[in-house]
Amino acid sequence: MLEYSMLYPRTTLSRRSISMDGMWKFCTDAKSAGEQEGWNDGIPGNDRIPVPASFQDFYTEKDIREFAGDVWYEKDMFVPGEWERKKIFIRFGAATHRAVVYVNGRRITEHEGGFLPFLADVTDAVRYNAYNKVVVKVNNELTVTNIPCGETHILPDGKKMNRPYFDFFNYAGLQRSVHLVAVPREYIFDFDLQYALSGKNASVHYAVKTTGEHAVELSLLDQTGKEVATAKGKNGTLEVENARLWRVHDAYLYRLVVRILDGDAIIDEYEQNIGIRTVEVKGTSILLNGESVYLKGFGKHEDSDIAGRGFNICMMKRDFELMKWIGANSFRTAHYPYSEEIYEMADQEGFLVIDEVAAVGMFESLMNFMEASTGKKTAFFEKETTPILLKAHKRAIEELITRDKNHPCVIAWSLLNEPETTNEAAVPYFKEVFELAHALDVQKRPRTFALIMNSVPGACKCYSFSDIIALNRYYGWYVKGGYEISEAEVLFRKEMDEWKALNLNKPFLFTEYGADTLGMEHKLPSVMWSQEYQEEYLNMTNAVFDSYDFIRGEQIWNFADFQTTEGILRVNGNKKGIFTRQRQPKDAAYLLRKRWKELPPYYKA
Ligand code: GCB
Repeated sequence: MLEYSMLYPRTTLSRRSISMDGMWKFCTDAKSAGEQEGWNDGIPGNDRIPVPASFQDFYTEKDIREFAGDVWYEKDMFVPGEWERKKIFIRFGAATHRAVVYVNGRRITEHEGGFLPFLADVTDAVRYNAYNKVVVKVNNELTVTNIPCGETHILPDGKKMNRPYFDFFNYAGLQRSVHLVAVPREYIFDFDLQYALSGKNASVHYAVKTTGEHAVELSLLDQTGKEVATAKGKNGTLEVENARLWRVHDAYLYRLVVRILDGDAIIDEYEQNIGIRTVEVKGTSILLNGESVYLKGFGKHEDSDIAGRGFNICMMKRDFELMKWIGANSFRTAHYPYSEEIYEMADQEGFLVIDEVAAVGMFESLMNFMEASTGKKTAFFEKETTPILLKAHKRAIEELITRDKNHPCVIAWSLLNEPETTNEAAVPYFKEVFELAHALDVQKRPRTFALIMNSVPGACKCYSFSDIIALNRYYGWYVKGGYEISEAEVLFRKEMDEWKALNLNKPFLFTEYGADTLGMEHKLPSVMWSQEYQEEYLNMTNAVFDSYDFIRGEQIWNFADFQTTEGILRVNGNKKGIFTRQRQPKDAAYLLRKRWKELPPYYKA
């Protein structure tokens, strides 16, 4: 079990949460000399940057945008005197990719893994009714012993450079909200929920963990605030009569209130919206509340101008509006767990989320999708350092599932993106991560991973671990693009026939397919990169999807254009977006909208 609580910070009767977002002091530390120079007591200079945000895209110097190493943040925080008998935490929504936290010069904690929250317990380090200095050292170097994988390279001029094994810019910093939190000494630490439907009624089985022995009580409120069920004890069941289910685009949310009681007095209270729904894979179907659902949507990124990968509340709103407009019902959080606010919005809007851990780049190449289509084989999971990587990966899965398990929107866990699977060494590695996810999730949601181009029947040793077979395929782009598209279709169908012949009796989902397209480029007849070609490409792939019954969803790559490392294959970023980076539609958006709006509700059921 994690040593700190993952519950989202909220102010309730017994809890306080103060946002620490805003401008923080900032500096880079090219020599990694910060500690020696005493920066834990206060960082030099007078520069300030916004939090949450990636630090890279504010500046005009390339050395900052491309910076690899330590960067430092600082902020003064006032701790109210009335909090004196409470537990005090600073909660970081994420620090990419690793961080050390100091308060009043004292080292408090460290955390590795750039896309999940952690708490710094500052109870014994703070001064009350006074300002306290918070300093955070954040490091963005890529390694093969943590996720996402990559290398850090030293250039002849001595500068460090990140070399991601993945295709998105290595944005970093304090990219998510920071909160100062106070909770009672005895507090609600975590809870699990599991649903069973029978006729019109639902049972919500629960297990609550607290840090003490006092009694626990639960209350469930409907949207009018009326109490519809109560229960007592750390484990039990809330019985809900005439339950309103959480459905796609009709997402009824109840309010769960958990309390620790001392007689009539409330020691701690925590509230969270929950949705009553079941998820299951049966044969080739993905079932939501027992009904088959065909996934339509996107692989996304958290990515926008200036803020980079920083949580951007305006982009979030726009993205959901665009997804509704185009007729999508789902997305995958490629290639890392997203900001928690995005899952809350998906809960409210009724979107289905495949929640991905940051296990990307497990294929030794800077452009893994290119290598994979050449059929080249590497043995990524046979390194001396693999056990260290596995440990970090498992830790991230535990943090992910603990953070996100109670979001109704989360219907599946994606445990890796495009790993190398053609070598036997991958098998024991996969076994551990898949078993762990199963053990941690009381709802036993389906697990999956996205298969790279060369992970085909006959070569891939790992697909049988997946409950949903998720394919990333680029026939007509990396393989036989342009005028050769008819040959791409033949090869695509040949591969799908091979999968069909295996008779796996599992749902297949396309987690990636797409064609780079410049938002301004038109050409009749088409050429690759033109808007016309993106449409031709989609007509071909859609015809293939419609030909196989066991294909139960299509999530195109990508929702929007996004920033990558510079290079000859990327025109200031990856342009496979159906929308531009500024979230305006390319022509293909209208084609997809027509298709997705016209597909029948229980398509292929
Ligand atoms: C992939 C990767 C994704 C890339 C995409 C592409 O297979 O999973 O991260 O961005 O291909 O566009 O090449």
